[in-house]
Amino acid sequence: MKSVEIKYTNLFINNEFVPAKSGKTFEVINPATLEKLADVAEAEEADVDSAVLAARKAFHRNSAWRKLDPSGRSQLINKLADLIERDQEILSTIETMEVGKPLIESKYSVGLAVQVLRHYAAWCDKFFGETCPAPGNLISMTRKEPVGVVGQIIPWNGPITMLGWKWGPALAAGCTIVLKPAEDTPLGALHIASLVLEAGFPPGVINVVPGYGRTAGAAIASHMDINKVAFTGSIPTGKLIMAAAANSNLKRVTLELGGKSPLVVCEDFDLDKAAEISYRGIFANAGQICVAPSRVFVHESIHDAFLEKLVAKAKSRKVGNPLETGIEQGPQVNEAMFKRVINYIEIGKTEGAKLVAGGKPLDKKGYFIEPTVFADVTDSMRIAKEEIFGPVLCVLKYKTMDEVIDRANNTHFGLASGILTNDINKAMTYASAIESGLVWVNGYMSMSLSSPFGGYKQSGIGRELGRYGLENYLETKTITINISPAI
Ligand code: TXE
Repeated sequence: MKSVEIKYTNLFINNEFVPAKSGKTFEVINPATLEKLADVAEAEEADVDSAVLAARKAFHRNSAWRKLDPSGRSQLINKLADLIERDQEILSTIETMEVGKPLIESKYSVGLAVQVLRHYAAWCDKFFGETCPAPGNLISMTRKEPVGVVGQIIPWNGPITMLGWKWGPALAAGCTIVLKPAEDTPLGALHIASLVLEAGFPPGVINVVPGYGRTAGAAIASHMDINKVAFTGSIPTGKLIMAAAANSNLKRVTLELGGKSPLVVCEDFDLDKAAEISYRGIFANAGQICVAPSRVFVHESIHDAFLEKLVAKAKSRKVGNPLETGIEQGPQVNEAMFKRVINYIEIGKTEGAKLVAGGKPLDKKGYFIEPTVFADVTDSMRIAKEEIFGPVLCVLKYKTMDEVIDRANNTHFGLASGILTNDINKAMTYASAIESGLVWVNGYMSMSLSSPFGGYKQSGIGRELGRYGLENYLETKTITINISPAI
């Protein structure tokens, strides 16, 4: 087991590491050991103002960043991706220490950030305006331009992946950035800030301001000089951000919020595979994944056999310090999330669901919870309706496709869903009828960086990744030219 030295704990503004103006700091805790990892400078409104000022200067039409050719932007983004890859051991260890996820999952998170940066580096010179039909002597065309200074507020469950997903399209478009990492997990972002410097980005293009949501986050959402805010997190906070954007300067808003994603297991599908896919989906990152399949609907004819296999897997899952080899599940990220999950487990018991695996914290220091499975769950129970965001699976029985589609759709969430079947008719009937932004058939959570990612209903607004993700960071300008008649 190894840990890494934490070198960067100050705010990153205008290519310098600086303390908060107030001098305040906050503690970052390792949720597996409850030991303090670092005291990190705590940004508040005044620090956000400084970061926005730096980002605004970097966005000036004559700035080094704005004068860079698209190929120059591409080179810088690729350079940053290379440096993150070079430091992937350090960064994955930091992510494991601050989030509590096993190293293998942190490596995946860092790798995804590298891939998404490279994906967007390739977009810099590949987005176009168009010419528009126009009457008489007019020539009309559009130009795609960067939206401006963008505020990005990210959560703690995959902090380095989230950073890559947010920075890639913003940089490709030519925007400048003020990023607020989650208060539980600022250390990966600060290490990457040092790589921004090393890569040679002009000052002010990327700024990182760790701090609390109600202060630093709120200052970003309501700032008069930020042109767009991109957020990943909870629905209540997403609503606050959207309201703050509306009440300040009508900045553009994209939101990627929570889910209560249904996975339907049909009677024709291989039972071992079905159990494996459900198990991996719900328990990865201790259940702290927005697309986690937290409602698994199983056809009544295979329900008991499926449950037996799933429960055996859940009971044998190795939970412990995620820096240790062989550990499959770490702790919940912090005390509040730990208590929230334990509370939902109690609610499930009180509601009459049948606890068939787990259900308790581990008897050791750290925010560990046993992989938990509830059977006999009904649609009206709170555990079937609300996002638990922990290692808790609800298994529900169904009889017909029509019934299960209605039940799967009976939620205000609409992020992800899945179906496991060998019948193409069932798969396509479900995929067409389900109200969610993502549908997986015969797998779960696999993804292409070119495909849009985001939610229907209250699971979000807008899409990330690929061409759709880039559009969020672009304005469309129409230029119309009045051509004089030929002399
Ligand atoms: O989320 P918040 P929390 C869901 C999940 C989880 C619940 C609560 O159900 O149990 O949300 O988690 C910043 N203005 N997801 O409390 O509050 C905050 O500092 C501006 C789903 O951690 O949404 C952090 O950087 N910003 C999810 C970020 O918002 C504010 C990932 C997320 O925090 C703010 C995480 C404010 N007023 C939680 N208040 C997903 N979609 O993957 C907080 N923040």
